[in-house]
Amino acid sequence: MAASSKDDLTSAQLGNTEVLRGQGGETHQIAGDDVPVLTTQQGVPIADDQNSLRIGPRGPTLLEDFHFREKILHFDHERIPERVVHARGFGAHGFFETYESLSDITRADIFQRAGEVTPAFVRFSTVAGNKGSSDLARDVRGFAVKLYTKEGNWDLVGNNIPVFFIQDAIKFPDIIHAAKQEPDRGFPQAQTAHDNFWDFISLSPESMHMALWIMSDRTIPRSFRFMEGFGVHTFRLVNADQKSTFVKFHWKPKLGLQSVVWNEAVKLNGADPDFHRRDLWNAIQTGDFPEWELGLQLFDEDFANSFAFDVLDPTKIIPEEQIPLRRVGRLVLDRTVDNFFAETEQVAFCTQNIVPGIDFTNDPLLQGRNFSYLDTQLKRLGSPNFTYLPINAPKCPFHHFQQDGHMAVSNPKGRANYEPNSWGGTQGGPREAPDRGFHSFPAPEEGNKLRVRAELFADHYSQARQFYVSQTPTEQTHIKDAFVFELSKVETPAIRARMVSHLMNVDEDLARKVADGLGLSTMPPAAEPARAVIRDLPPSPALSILENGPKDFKGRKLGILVTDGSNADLLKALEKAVADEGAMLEIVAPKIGGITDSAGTEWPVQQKVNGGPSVLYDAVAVLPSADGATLLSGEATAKDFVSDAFAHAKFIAYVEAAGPLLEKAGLTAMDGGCVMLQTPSDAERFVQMCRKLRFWDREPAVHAT
Ligand code: HDE
Repeated sequence: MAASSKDDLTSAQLGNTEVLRGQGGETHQIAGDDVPVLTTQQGVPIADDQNSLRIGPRGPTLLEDFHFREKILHFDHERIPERVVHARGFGAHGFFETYESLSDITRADIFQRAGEVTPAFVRFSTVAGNKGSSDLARDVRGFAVKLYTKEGNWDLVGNNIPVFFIQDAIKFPDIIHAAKQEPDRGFPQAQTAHDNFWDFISLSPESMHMALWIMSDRTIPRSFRFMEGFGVHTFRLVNADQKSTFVKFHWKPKLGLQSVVWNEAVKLNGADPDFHRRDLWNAIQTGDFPEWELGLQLFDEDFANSFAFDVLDPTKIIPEEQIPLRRVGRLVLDRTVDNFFAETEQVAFCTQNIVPGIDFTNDPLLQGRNFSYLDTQLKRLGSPNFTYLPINAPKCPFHHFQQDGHMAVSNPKGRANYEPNSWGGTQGGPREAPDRGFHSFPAPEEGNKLRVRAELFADHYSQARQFYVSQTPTEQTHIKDAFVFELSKVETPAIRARMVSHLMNVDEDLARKVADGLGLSTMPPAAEPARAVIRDLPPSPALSILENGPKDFKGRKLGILVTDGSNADLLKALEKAVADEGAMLEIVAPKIGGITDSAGTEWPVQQKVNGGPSVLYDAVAVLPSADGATLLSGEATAKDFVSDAFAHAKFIAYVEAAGPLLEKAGLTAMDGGCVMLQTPSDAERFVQMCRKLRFWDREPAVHAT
C-alpha cells in the first residue's frame, strides 16, 4: 500500500542522516519548518514522490497519475538542440568598466563616460566537440561577450584566435562538417586529427594562416583565464558626426598567456574532462576574479588602402606592432551562474546585436554570420521570444510591437500593436527616435552582382609565415610536433603530402621537419601559390604565447605530493610562499582522509594520488617522508606524477627523502628546473622560479621524436 500518511512510515538511520521509510524500503523526506512543500507545476502539494499510483503494491500504474505524467513529460523534454558548433561551453557573469570617454570616435553609450560599469555575460567554448566532450581538445576557443549596455545589448562573438579558416560564410557548413565526426562512423569526437578535416584544409589554401594558429599551443590553453580573445573581423566605430573609424577588438588577459603541452592535454582529458570549467568556477568562487583588458586597433581608410592585405579578409591580422592597441576598459568575471541551463545553455549570442555607434563592415564572413546566428537561436530555443529569457533580455528599457508566438511572456499592453497609429500619448505605444536611434553607416557601395572574391584575398601564405617566424624556437617545435601528430592520424598519404606542400610556402625548414616526422620518402614540391608569398614580413612578438606570459605565479596551482611524516617545516614554507604569490596549492596523498606531518599536524588532502596526476598542476613538489617514498615507489600513479611533471617541462621541488620514488620514476639526472628543498627559504626560491611556468630547456632532452 502507498504511504497515505506520515504514520505509515518508519524511521531509519542512513549514516548520520535520519530518514523515513515506506513499506517497500524507499526513502521519504518530509517538508516542514523551513523546508518547502514539493508541488506539481500547478502548485498542488505532493504527498508521495517515491511511488507512482498503482492498483495494489504489485499492480499496473494508473494513467490518472497526473503527478507522474507531468514529471516524466517534463523530463522527456529537458534537452534542446545543442549548438551545431561551440556546443561545449562555460559561462560567467561580470562587468565591463570603461577607462575613458571615446566620444570622439564612437557614439556607443558604453564608451561615453570614464568609470561606466556595464553588466556582462561571457561564454567560453570549444568548437568541434559535442556538449559532453572534454575541455582540452585541440581546438579554437569561443570567447563570446554579451554587454548589456544602456542602449541595447552588444554581442561581441569572438574566438581566442584572431583569424578564421575560411573567407566566405558560404564555406562554413563545409569546414564544420569536415572538422566534426565523420558522418559514416560518427567519430572522432572533438578532434581535427582525421582525414576529412585535413583533406578540406589541404584543398583550401585560404586556411593556411589559421592552420598555423591551430597547430600552435593557442588551441590547448591552460585555462580560459590565460587566453586572449579577438573579434576577428574589422568593425566600424561611428561617432555622433557619422565619422567612421575601422576597429579590431582584442581581449588581453591580465594574468598573461599560458598553454599546456600536447601530451599533457591528452592526459588532462582523461584526468579531468572539465578542467577548464572547473578552473573558472574555482577562480570565481574563491574571489580570484579573472580579468581582461579591451584593446582597440583603430585605423582609417588610408591605412586600409595602404595595408598589404585586405582588412575585410578574416584570414588576416593587422600586427599590433603596426597598429598598437589602445586599451579602453576592463572586463571582470565575478559571478558564476545560478543555473547552467538557464544561463549558459540558453544564452543566445548574435553577431547582429550591435548598438548605435558600432557598425559592420563588408567582411563576407561577418555578413554571413549576421544571418546565421538569429536563425540558429530560433532553432535552438524554439521561439522568437528567446529574447525575453532573463539571460538574453536587455537590461535597459525596451518597447516594440512584436507579439505572440511560443512562450509569449510579455506581450505589449493596451490597444496599440502597430504604428503609425492615432492613439496619442502613452496609449499609442513606442515611437521612432531619429536622433538617438541606430543609423547604419552610409557606406557608399556600387558594383556588379557577382560571385567573386577580392584580389588580395588570394594571399594565403604570407601571414602564416609571419606567424611562424614570430614564435620562439620552443613554440616552433610545438607547431611542428602538432602537425606531425595530426597528420600521423590521417590515413591517406596524399593528404599528408599535400599539407607538407603548403608548408613549403610557409617555411621550408618547418615543411622538412614535418615531412621527416611523418617519414615522407620524397619531399613534395611547394603548392602553387595563388599570389606571390611575401617572405620578409617582420616578426610580430605579440603573436607568441611565451613572449607574453605572466610575470608571476599568481593564479597558478602547485601540486604537492605528500605522505604521513612529510617534513612539516618545508610543507608550511611552501604553503606560505604559494599564498604570498597569490597562487593556489593542492595536497596529493596516498589517501583522501588526510595526512599527519612530521610535527604531528594534520593536513586535509584534496586528491588521492591516483586521482591527482601532475597534469592538474602548473608545478609540483614531491615531499614524502622516507617511509612514504618507499610506499609510493610501489604505486604506478605516483611514479607517473613525477615522470609526467618532468616530461612536461615543469618545475619540480623535491626533498632528499623522495630519492627512491624519483629513481623508480626514472629521474636520475635532476636538471636546472628541479630544486632540492633543504631549508624553508628554498621554498620561496622555488616558487619564484615557477614564475617562468616551464623549464623549456628540458624539452629537447625528453622528446627524441
Ligand atoms: Fe560562429 N556560430 N559562425 N564564429 N560562433 C555559432 O551560433 C557561424 C565564426 C562563434 O557561446 C552558431 O549559437 C558562421 C567566427 C562563437 O553561444 C552559428 C560562421 C567566429 C560561437 C555560428 C561563423 C565565430 C559561435 C552555432 C562563418 C569568431 C558560440 C550556435 C561565417 C569571430 C557562441 C550558435 C556561444 C556560434 C555560425 C564563424 C565565433 C551556427 C555561419 C569567424 C564564439 O550560428
